[in-house]
Amino acid sequence: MTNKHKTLGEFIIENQQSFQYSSGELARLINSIRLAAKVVNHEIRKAGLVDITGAAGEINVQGEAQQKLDVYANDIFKETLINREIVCGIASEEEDDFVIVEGSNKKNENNYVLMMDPLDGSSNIDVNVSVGTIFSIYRRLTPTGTPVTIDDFLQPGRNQVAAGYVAYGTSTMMVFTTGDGVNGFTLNPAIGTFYLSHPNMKIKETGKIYSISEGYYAHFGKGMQAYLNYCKEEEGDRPYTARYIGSLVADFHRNLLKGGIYIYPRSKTAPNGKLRLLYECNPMAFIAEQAGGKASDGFTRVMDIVPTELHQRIPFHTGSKQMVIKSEEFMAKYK
Ligand code: P6P
Repeated sequence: MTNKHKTLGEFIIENQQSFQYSSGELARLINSIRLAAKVVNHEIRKAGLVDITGAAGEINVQGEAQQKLDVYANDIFKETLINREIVCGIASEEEDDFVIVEGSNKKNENNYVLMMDPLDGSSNIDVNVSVGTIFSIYRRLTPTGTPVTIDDFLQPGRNQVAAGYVAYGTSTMMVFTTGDGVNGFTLNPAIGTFYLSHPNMKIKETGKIYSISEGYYAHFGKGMQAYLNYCKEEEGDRPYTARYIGSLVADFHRNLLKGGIYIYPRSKTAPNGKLRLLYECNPMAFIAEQAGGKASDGFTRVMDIVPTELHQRIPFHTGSKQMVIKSEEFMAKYK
């Protein structure tokens, strides 16, 4: 069968032997994420028609107004994973603390923990701009059959066994890695099937797109200001093109396909940056590296950072390797 007709289900079956610790558990986990993504996608696609956009009236642990679809997406992914008893713990941007998943017999023999941002960029929902789901999967560190502890979640990103995102854009795509390259699947909404549309995705060594919210320029450090001025100089392949959607998954996905860099730096108002290490930066970093790109906090490889808390934020530079390296040079120069 040629790649382009292969479904995500067939891909998972064909590759489950290469999924680490291939007990079939990871394959079932990826499969469940696929199901939840289709359910959330269906709700997003009709968001403008029913009263499901807008704020849910709650403030999440991030201090951000929870959008109704945030809460809905969080519930769908949680329920889908818990009902199938294929994870022993879940951490989510929308949950103050991690969720211990008890097996039906109160003994949970599963070995995977999942961390997610169920609906990233949700503030864009009301203005009909792309949003996304981001997920990151690890094997637990504590003994099988015992309740998970915070140690199972505070693992460095290099321990990830799988990571991916769902981009709810002009089409719905699921892009993920299990450590053996990056593959993209596009949903055919007519039949609810994801097809392998982007096999073995690779990001260009360098690019001409930079994605950053330049409105905060005055709040950035000297190094970041100098890098932005570099991007806009008329020299060689510059000035670069500025593209910033305000939705990490959408900006990251475009740069993965065309080459480019996404930066959410530290600033006066966000001293540790805005993006969360566990369920935004680490999964995107795993994908970036597997596609030949790079991801750092401006100084240190993201996947080498040992987390100290569940919702920890870090500055985030990711995309084409040479562009990330150049940004790091400016950060080092003005450190
Ligand atoms: P700002 C969305 O809230 C998000 O986490 C990312 O998806 C996005 O890139 C960033 O924040 C946008 O933040 O401060 O530019 O609105």
